[in-house]
Amino acid sequence: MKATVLAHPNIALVKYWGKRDDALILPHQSSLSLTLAPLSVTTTVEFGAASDQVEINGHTAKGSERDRVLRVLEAVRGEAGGKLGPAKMVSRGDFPASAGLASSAAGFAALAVAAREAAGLKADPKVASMLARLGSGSACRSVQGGFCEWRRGERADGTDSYAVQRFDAKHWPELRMVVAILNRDEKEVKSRDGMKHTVDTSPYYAAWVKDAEAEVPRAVEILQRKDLQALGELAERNAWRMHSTAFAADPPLCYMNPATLGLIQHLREQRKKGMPVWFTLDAGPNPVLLTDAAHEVAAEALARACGAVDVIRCVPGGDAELKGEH
Ligand code: 2P0
Repeated sequence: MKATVLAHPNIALVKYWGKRDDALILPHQSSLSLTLAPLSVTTTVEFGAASDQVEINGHTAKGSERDRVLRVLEAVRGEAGGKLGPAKMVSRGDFPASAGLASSAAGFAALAVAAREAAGLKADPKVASMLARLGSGSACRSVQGGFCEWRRGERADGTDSYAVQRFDAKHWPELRMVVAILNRDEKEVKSRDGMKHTVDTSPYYAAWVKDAEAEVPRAVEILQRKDLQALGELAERNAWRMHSTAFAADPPLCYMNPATLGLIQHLREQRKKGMPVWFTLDAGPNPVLLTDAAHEVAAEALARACGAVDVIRCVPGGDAELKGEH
């Protein structure tokens, strides 16, 4: 009745930006990400509590944060045939909120796997991925490690919208992601609101959907042959295009700041000098640099020279992992 699971966050190489169904969290386009170690969230779920309790990083969750967790627990109770009562969930992340990486992806992936395990359900990454998606879209890509593709699916009920692992963490062990924290402030517009605003008002949105969908198979083919330059170029253009569709929203949405652009400019100069380093950028000002093991120290130095207040070096991470069952 109790299980503890550890899961890693992920960074998208082809981004998810916009929902066709806000309630079921169904995206307009497919996306592709890399699971990031050593960052992790560990979550324990225990059924049999007096009432539902949700604790995240030492605080009792309230409002929409609590509602999103209860939604996942409710779905697991349904899957288990309604015989389970209230649950206690305790979740803790080992990375700072200032990392600029959403801990929600790792948190909901860990929750989905732990809740199903605690309920005595047979492990099933596809079902767990759909469950994690109900908490946060990008979480469906953190149930498994390595490189995961979230297929948008076609059905209105979401039963074909989940992530599949294309390559595991051992496929490309030399790949490195260096998170450059330029600004620790919380962003003004959350991803959920920013993507909705973009879908509703950006005249570029349809082009974004078409382009991103077409980039996913190209990214898979590049990953197959482990071509860092091709992957870096694809990740950069996809990030630029996601941000361009947001720039074109009304009123416009800009997640970059001057330091972000300064670092991007510096990367270009370093590339001209032969350094293999590219960037991707989520809905915030902190770029994630893409490089290889031989250049991760240089990439960190570059980020610091451009004003990074903190830097986190990451490697491809593994599957959400059962840490304990009681
Ligand atoms: C991604 N992002 O693919 C994109 C790129 C941010 C920029 O997924 O509303 O927290 O919970 O589904 O998953 C962040 O959005 O949003 C995100 P919801 P989520 O990683």
